Amino acid sequence: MEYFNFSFKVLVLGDGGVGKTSLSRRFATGKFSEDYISTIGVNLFSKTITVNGKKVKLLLWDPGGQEKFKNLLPKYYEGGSCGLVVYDVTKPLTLKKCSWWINEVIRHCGKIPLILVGNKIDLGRQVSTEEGRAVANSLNLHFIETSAKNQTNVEKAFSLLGEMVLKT
Ligand code: G3D
Ligand code: MG
Repeated sequence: MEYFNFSFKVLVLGDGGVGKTSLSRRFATGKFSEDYISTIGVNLFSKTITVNGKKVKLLLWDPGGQEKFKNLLPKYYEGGSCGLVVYDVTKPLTLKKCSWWINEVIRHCGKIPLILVGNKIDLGRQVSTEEGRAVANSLNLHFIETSAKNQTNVEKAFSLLGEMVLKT
């Protein structure tokens, strides 16, 4: 049987194509594939990490394509402990949409720990780090930039989330 001290439901949100499935899969398995098939329903990924000596199981809820139709089922949000709101640094519009996603989380879950994640930093960016950070500051969120492809900061994003949620 798997041993852990805490288990948390992690919401992985953001517009379609920003890299939610890639980040989740990268974190959970360390693999990256260029050709994911978008699925209906929710993809679940899980990984247990150690935070301050505690075993913390993160159960990632990746909307698996549903986000393209915007209104996710209330079940998706139910019991959400924390979340990542992801945008694509090559697509400024996906950053603008983050405030909408954050409002959705607050509406369903109240104030839970969230990190704003700028993904695809291995590509030519259209959103600077400063712009991303400014949005995060204005929404009172932590901020990190990642590449699911190169594995940059992927572990770091989830361990930061683990630390944040353990504090609550
Ligand atoms: P989503 O789950 O948010 O909809 P996906 O996004 O994880 O399905 O990713 C959408 C596309 O972006 C995929 O390419 C995926 O390979 C690519 N991608 C995700 N993260 C990164 C990254 O960090 N860097 C680069 N270069 N690409 C990334 P396809 O071609 O399959 O649509
Ligand atoms: Mg997906």
